[in-house]
Amino acid sequence: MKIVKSLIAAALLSAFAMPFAMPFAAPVSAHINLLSPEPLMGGKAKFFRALKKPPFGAPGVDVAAAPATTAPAGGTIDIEVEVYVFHPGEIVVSWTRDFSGADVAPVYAIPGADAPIPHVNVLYSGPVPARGSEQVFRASVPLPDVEGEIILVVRQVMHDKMDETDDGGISLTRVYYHQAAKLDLVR
Ligand SMILES: [Cu+2]
Repeated sequence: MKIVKSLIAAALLSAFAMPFAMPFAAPVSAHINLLSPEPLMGGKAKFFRALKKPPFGAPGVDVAAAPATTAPAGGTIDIEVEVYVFHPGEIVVSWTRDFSGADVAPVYAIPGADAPIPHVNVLYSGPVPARGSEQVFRASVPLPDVEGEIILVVRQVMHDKMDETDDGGISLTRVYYHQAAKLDLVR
């Protein structure tokens, strides 16, 4: 009887605790978080809004003054990205020497849903981890064979966030989340 009572008490307690615990359980708007190499800005920064800011997801960061991770020119770097919120799509990794990222700016319109989404300077692209999996994206990314500082751009591309426009085209304004890391490529 005592056990039954404590089971009921436990059930009641968890039933009451649930609604209060739930809102704090998981960040609702985080999508990706570059764990390695060290990003210009964390994926959870600015109340999870930094990610939305193209091209690097690092609003306010002085890119020229930011520290760089040393990596081998023409070699590879292992990247690790937490994916908090699942959307079908892929992680696309590209690079630039332009600290403003003008040449890797995202494309915001395509002619139709089947048209490819263009990316420049792509080093690697792969599907996001499946829903309910470990949700950590890992890839060995080939690096350009150049010396000096570059920005590695890591972008989540969400295929379920494409919007049809009046002219029958597709708007990509809600498709991307951005992060980036500064690398110093050496031989
Ligand atoms: Cu989402």
